Amino acid sequence: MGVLNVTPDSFSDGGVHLDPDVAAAAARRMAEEGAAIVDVGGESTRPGSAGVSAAEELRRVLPVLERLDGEVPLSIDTSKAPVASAALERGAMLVNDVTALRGDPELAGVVADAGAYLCLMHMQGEPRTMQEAPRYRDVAAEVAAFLAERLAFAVAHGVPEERICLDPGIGFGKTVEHNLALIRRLDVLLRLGRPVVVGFSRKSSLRTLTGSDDLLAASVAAAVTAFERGATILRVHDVKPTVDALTVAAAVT
Ligand code: HH2
Repeated sequence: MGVLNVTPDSFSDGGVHLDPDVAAAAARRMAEEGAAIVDVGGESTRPGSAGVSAAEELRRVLPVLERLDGEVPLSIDTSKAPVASAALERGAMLVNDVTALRGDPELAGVVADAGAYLCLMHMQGEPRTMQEAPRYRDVAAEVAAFLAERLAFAVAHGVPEERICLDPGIGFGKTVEHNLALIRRLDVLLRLGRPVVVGFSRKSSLRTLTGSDDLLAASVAAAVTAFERGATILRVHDVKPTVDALTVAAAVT
């Protein structure tokens, strides 16, 4: 899953894809490089961010979706029903909701009615404050329990279980050690029986671990490590090097 943030303030690619023509070209390139799907987002959820209105999110993402017009398989990274609805009408096939259907009571119905795929992600707290003091007794067990509950909620609201994937939410209310424990214990999430998504790409834990600002090699290593522990969808900014690395890792298994 390639990441395409159409925002001025995303922590890794903010401002890069604000021109819709540049964003559409980036999506096409990611697909050529081997991304199975490109995740388009119009709202940064980086630690400390406050959120934007649905109107602003639509203003950012719709021109990109219109330019792509079904050329590239797309997901929409949103928590808002109107944004999801407009994106699904324009050909997006998956809704990636970092609030796991807690942000907008209308979103489950939009996904169910469209027959779309859904990604449910774990987050402790909210982006504005989530990194202040994340705390868990057993992070893998607590994240798994949360995702099990949200999976049941989504199914109860009409989204078929076989259309849902689950994500531990690396960096969303987690310390470096929490993030590492979640990858180490990915088996706990896999027991829920759904595909697991991991998005470790360019996240600040990698900077803490390596002491480097160039996070490419660290991001690729994180993707391979997650893949080896059973993640099947890797959300990444650098598609080509990740696809190459995963191709080799997959050839070995
Ligand atoms: N991470 C980010 C955003 N959306 N969705 C899922 N399913 N999993 C993730 O780990 C995830 C996500 C944050 O990364 P990024 O999109 O690069 O930054 P920003 O939120 O600042 O736009």
